[in-house]
Amino acid sequence: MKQINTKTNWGLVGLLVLLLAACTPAIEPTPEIALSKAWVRLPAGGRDVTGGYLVIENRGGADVLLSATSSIAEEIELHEHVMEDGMMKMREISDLNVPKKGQLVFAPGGLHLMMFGVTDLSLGQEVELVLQFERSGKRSTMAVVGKQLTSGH
Ligand SMILES: [Cu+2]
Repeated sequence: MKQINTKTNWGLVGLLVLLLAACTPAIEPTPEIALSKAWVRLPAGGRDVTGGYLVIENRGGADVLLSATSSIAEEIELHEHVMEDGMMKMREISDLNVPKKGQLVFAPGGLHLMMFGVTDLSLGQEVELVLQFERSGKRSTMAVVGKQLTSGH
């Protein structure tokens, strides 16, 4: 390649750097996810569907909860309860925003992990829940199998 001008134009370089910086979206701080108070409701006699609950605390930047898995369930969906035509219904959420410096509380009657194909759970048993976050990757916590505290999931 033939060099036309060996002298670097620093003014132009500076301008390009500024333009690049302006185009870069504001960098969100790293999320700091902590999982706690996890429990799984002991399924009602003979049923293989139940709810899982926990608290997701985030002391850092925003993140997104994508999915959840556990060795004791064939499938887990993220669910919320919504009022529809005067009736409380469950709805699946594809992904759930975890606000920066905020927390999400999964509890009966609200957000819950809907667990399908659950078998052989006993009271007091500890089971692992694995949550997949967009930025934080996989995070796991131990959940205790407990009795239904209120109606609903
Ligand atoms: Cu549900």
